[in-house]
Amino acid sequence: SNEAEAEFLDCKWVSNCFKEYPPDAHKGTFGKVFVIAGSYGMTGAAALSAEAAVRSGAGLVILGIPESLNDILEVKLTEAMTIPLPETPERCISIAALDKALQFANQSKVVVLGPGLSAKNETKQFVMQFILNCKVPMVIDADGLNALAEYPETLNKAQAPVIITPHPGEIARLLSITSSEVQQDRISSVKTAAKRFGCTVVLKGARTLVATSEGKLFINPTGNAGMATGGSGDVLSGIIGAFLARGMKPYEAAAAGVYLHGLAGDLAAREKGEICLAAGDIIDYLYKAIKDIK
Ligand code: NPW
Ligand code: AMP
Ligand code: MG
Repeated sequence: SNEAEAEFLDCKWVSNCFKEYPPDAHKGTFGKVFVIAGSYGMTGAAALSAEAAVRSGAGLVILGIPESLNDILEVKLTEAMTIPLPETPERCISIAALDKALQFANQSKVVVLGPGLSAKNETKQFVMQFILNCKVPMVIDADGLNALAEYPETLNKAQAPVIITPHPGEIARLLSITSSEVQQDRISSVKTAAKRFGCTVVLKGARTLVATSEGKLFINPTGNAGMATGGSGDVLSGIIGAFLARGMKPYEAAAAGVYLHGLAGDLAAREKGEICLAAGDIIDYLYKAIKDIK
């Protein structure tokens, strides 16, 4: 495939995704984001995703977390609320969490599913059942995607729009190919996934691509190699979730999300250098990125 059919994102395009809101807007106007994330050893992924949603203009962020990790997240997070969910003996979300998670999801505008969930079998069962029964739009990342590797067609059965945010390793598992095959033809990989799974697909990595099932294709020019650091992707899932909750269309939330995530990473790297860049810095520079394009 070549790049001719694709549109390069720029700050004007991204700026147009942000609606003007009236001065009497309230937190309901900006939407509730329910993040389902984390497991023992990966509370950071949950915190980064929830915090990124807070910093990207969500009206309210609620984090669903394995119950024994709840107190830890209560300390790590301030603006976001937390909900303890039933867990396995290994402290991963268990299938017994399904009803409670769906109840909170269906009272939210958007769900972010996946950062740091682990690859435990029971958590995979939870993910599959959750996707089939959730009634609101979802951003699915990381272990939310890994749980689908055996039955990726589950995505076609979702009841509301879905955005998936795989890195090359994750999309490779969904397409049953290798990550080097993905990298050899990223455009064809992202388009195939969007068509096959009927959702918006963000293929991450240098020059992130966004494809829709209707054939739209965007190339992101922002970002740098300093962002190849643990937790960067977890931040992106929260940003896209918040933009979706603010009322952007799925392809706008995905494209504006990757552009601003990359721009925040570039601003952070300009200050701190690519070597020292950490995922949390991307969150800290989001405000500058958003001010820049407005
Ligand atoms: P290879 O070796 O090339 O075939 P995994 P993860 C490939 C959580 N985190 N280009 C590559 O495969 C996440 O949220 C928690 C090419 C690589 O070996 C997840 O839940 C953190 N290939 C969980 O950890 C901070 C690429 O994929 C494999 C590629 C596991 O997520 C860290 C790795 O993928 C982390 O975010 C590229 N650009 N990128 C926390 N603080 O709590 C990846 N690959 O096995 O899905 O592992 O991405 O680390
Ligand atoms: P993840 O692998 O899920 O942590 O996601 C990594 C994030 O960092 C994605 O948003 C990638 O697009 C971004 N990223 C990683 N490496 C690069 C790179 N070399 N250039 C630009 N962005 C990158
Ligand atoms: Mg990731």
